[in-house]
Amino acid sequence: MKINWFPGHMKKTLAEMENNLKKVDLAIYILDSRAPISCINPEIDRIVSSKPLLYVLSKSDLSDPKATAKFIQKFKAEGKNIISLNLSSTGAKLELVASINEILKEKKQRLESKSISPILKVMIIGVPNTGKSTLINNLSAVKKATTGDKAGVTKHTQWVKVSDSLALLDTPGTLWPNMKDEMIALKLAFVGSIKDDVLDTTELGFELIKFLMKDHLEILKQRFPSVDFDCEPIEVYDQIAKSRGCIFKGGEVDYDRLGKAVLLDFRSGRMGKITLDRID
Ligand SMILES: Nc1nc2c(ncn2[C@@H]2O[C@H](COP(=O)(O)OP(=O)(O)OP(=O)(O)O)[C@@H](O)[C@H]2O)c(=O)[nH]1
Ligand SMILES: [Mg+2]
Repeated sequence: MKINWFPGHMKKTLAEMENNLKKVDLAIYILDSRAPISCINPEIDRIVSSKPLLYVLSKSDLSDPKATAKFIQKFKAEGKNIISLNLSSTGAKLELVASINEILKEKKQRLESKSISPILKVMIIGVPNTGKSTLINNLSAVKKATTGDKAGVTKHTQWVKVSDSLALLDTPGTLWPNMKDEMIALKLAFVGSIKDDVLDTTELGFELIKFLMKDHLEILKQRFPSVDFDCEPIEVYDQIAKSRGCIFKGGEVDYDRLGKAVLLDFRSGRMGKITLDRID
């Protein structure tokens, strides 16, 4: 399945990121904890390599906690700042503020010693749908950024002042041109970081089931106890259609509905806490 999505607004956003870099003290790089390695955008890496970075593994409520702990350990061993959060939870705010203050402690102290009240400027970056705007709303007293359960919700870069001492730059999610690694592109599509409109969701749902049969068979068995997994993936897919009620009146499988149903099952966490990227 060939996947590529690099519309003009992403190219523009990457250029704006580069332009704003000098103005910001820190970049918060959000990676979906269900696929943190696949969410690493080589274009973003190139742009932000000189800046202090805080990695946030988002959607920790949807991923395998053991895998998340291993990713955190790996990043920390590489000297990186990293936390994992459910960005939709109220508790995330305290942890975020503490991490930002810790990383920018020296800068704050330096300015305060000159009696300047610092306004820390932080740029929020990452591939689409990872929770950038949700993070901003979590830190604001009122909802200031538009969020949504699909890729490509934020269309423009915008500054949001969340307090007297903190301003955040919301950026549209960005990918990169010519995604050569098909598995990375598929995982990004599974977690909803690639707009469904540019995908064949019927085929994507089938790819997801094939992938889970290889790497997470036990979870699939628990979610679909009536399905016999000891057969070809396409037969498994058809059995799942029966179990999910995606069948036309005449008995044919409604593949359109089936693709959407299995993707929703996975993305909503109904299948269980699954991490797609492996860490050994
Ligand atoms: N379960 C869960 N959902 C989250 C979390 N963070 C964000 N979401 C949901 O994920 C979806 C995408 O969130 P957004 O904040 O719009 O993502 P974004 O990175 O700004 O997306 P773009 O603007 O499209 O790049 C929304 O439905 C959020 O409610 C999280 O930690 N856990
Ligand atoms: Mg957004």
